[in-house]
Amino acid sequence: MTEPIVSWHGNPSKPRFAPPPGAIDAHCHVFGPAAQFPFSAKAKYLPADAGADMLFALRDHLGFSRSVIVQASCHGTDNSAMLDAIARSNGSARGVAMVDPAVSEADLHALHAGGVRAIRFNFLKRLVDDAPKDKFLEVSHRLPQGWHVVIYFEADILEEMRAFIDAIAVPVVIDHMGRPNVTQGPAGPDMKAFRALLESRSDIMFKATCPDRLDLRGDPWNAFAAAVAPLVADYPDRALWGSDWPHPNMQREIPDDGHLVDMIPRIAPSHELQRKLLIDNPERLYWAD
Ligand code: 0GY
Repeated sequence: MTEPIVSWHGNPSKPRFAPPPGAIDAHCHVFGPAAQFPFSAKAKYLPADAGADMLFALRDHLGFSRSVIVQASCHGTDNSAMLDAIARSNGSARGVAMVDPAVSEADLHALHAGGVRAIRFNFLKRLVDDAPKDKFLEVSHRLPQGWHVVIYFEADILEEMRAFIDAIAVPVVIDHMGRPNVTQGPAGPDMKAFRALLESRSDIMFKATCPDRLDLRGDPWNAFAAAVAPLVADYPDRALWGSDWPHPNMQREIPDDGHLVDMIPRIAPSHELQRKLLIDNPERLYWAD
């Protein structure tokens, strides 16, 4: 029997950067607690419990006010841990669900009532068994009013994702910028290809997230800052920030969440950019109503 993975830092530092009041962590997750919310039989990793109480305590510690809880693959299409966390958040959390593409209208509207504002399509083969584009497109055409689609893919399949993304009729948010190799630099092939994707539609947004996953040179993630700051500067109304806590599956180098927050002024140096990244942009997507 494999031991559950503890993928988060046990004692994260207090960030030096203070987020503005109302700041939104637009990419974080909850794991379980498994006794109440069991993991999916198809889960590709077995995390230790990291439930809503832990998430909200960390949020306070980091100086954030609101959270967008993204359904993690270890819970499959059972969104109940996320919905329970939102229900206990006093309106300070919203969600991104993963659904069976055959989901009914009634179930989509129940998710909306529970605080969900988007569905997530995960294309990482190490995380999900299949990602049926035709079925994903079909469900994307019958989402409740005001929802968008969140897509997770890696840079090596960006070109084959383009026709699929083109066919989506609602705004699109790309997790972790489609995982470019940031060590290629701001004008490297991966960032160039991602910029071309952003140019193809004005309603594609991106999460300027996960230096720990994208910059294998490690903390202080200088290559990430060098590659991502110009992207945020050039697309200031299209960038979101998230902690990615509890860092699903991270076993190599568990990031210090305080250090992750301290990346914010390095990718968004002005107060105006910080306000867009942490408040205006995520608010438009998740708290429009
Ligand atoms: C992330 C990244 C990962 C995992 C998941 O749903 C998930 O399990 O998203 C990953 O392993 O790269 O966005 O949290």
